[in-house]
Amino acid sequence: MGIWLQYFRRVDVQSKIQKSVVLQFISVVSNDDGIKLKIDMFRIKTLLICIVILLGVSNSLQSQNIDLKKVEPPFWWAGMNNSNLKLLVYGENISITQAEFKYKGIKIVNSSTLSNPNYLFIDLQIENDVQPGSFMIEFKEGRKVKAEYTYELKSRVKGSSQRSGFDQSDVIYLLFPDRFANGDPNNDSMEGMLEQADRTNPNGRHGGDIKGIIDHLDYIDNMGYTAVWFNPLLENNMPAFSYHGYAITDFYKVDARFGTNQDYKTMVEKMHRKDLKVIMDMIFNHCGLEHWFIKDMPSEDWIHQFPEFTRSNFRGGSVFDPYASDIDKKYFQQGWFDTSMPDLNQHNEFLLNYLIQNSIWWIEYLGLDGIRMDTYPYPYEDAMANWAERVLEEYPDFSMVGEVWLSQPSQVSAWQAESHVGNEYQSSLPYVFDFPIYDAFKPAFTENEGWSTGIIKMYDILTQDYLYANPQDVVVFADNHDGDRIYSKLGENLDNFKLAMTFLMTTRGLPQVYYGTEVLMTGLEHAGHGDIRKDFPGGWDGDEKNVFTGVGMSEDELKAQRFMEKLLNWRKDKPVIHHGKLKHFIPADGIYVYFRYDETNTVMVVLNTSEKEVKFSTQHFAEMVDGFKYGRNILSGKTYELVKLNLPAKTPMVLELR
Ligand SMILES: [Ca+2]
Ligand SMILES: [Ca+2]
Repeated sequence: MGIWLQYFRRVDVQSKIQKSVVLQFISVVSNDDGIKLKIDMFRIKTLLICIVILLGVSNSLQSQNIDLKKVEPPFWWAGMNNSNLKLLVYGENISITQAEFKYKGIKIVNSSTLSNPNYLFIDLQIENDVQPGSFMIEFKEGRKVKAEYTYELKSRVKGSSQRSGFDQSDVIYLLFPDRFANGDPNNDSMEGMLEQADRTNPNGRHGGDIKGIIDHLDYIDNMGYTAVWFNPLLENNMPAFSYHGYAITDFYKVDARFGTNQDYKTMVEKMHRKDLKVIMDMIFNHCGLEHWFIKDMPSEDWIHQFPEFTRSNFRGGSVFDPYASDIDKKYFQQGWFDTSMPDLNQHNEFLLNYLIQNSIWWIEYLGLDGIRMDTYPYPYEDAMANWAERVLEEYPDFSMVGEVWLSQPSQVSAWQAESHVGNEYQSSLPYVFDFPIYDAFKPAFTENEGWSTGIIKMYDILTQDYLYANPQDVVVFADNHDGDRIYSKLGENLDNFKLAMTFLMTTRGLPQVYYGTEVLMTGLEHAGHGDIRKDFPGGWDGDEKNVFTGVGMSEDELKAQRFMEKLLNWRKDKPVIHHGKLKHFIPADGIYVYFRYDETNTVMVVLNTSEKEVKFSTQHFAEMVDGFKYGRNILSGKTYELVKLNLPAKTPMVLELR
């Protein structure tokens, strides 16, 4: 605003000066006294020169006629490890200009243009000891200033680069922002947005927002979750299906229907005060068709294009398949996820750098604790490794987890940092989601035990952990926003649910729970994504059932909620579960027994998945129980002598040994 006011004032002053010069000139040439005219030739010449100069000056002031639509990142920080910063500048014909500014410790080392003249990329080099502050960047054509932008280098929060991320001591709550709680009904529908709220449409926007989450942070905290992964909160200004957040239309802006960038930052601050960590969902593979840079692409190769719409084959195994055909790998990586989501080309170095800087910008701006990266194998593998390295260069202890949705441990482990399976690829990605375990939940806790059915399937997955460089660095989960809800998968059986959740909270790795799982929310993927992303009961005024207060909940839902609350809060301060070793025993008679142990503590987990009560001797487990006399079941509070144990059908037991 200030810049524009200044501009108009200057133009006004200049036009007054011009007018007076022109009037003097007219008075001279209209004089018909020849001698006077001859004498005044010098004066005329001088006046003409003055006019030219003044018109020039005036033009330079009046011709700030490029409307700068974007300068991104919109600001940055002093004292980052990487001294390079590449600005994307967007405005009509901005590529004809050259950027100039003066600020101690920063210089322009390069400018680049692509085929679209509306983009200019400026490479800045920033010295380590540069002081925070602001400076005016002038975009000039010759001597004419066509546009200006005040760029700011902010101060970093103390200790920013040393931040630690999430780890095995955490339990992640995956929360769908549009479907959790509506804290502000006024933002449900917003002017300028292509889709308006409609709670009757399972695939429409329902009005959940950041305020709703802030209002219920106590619930999340009291349940015992220690970290929250939010499905994307950035702008999805799409005509339909905009609620899910995976079709981003502005990488630097929170969707107005969720709130503002500042609201997101406020939420993070409030969460940190409760020791809740924040994990942001990011997507490098695609964006929304309505993204501003898709509507006016910097270059043809900004996205992958085919003569006609080409969908990905979704076969992620093709990336490291030694026998893969070129076309299969190409279609996997370059095919589009959907007609509404163009596939980004991370081999365009300008785009990749833009996305990487965007990650770092959000970490620094919000104070993030972690990133969940969507569709991890779908972008080019070298580009993703580059991303992970750059983030770790700024934040060496930061945590990132990649969605490697593949079914075999050998496939998933190849994408984890320090992987030693079969190929040369190094991803630098610290955590991966454990999809093989996810797949095993249903058979493990619903099938009767047989040679290759039932709980043995879970055991078998774990026997392959040698494939991981760091088997503990996996996020384990029973459900998420893309598949059937666990309670539905388990036949809506509370006993199966308790067994499954006990396993999830006590096996190796870092557990993640999908919102509403703790109160037995149901949903099947084939019934539409809306079915597995239903509104959290109690999040909307007038909801008959309210999970936050317990009103209207069934007995089973209340039992499940109390069960989870107990298990989660117990897990919170159990280093033996976070970082202890794992030893398990081949399941027999439907009973799966394993131990988590370290130098000071041992926990014995017994899962009776069978339909009958079982009495069993602890002798078989002597190598782990020798030296211990009692075990206290943290689920029931009862203490047992470690001789013969009696376990009812379909029941878990978590014994702290002493
Ligand atoms: Ca709302
Ligand atoms: Ca892709």
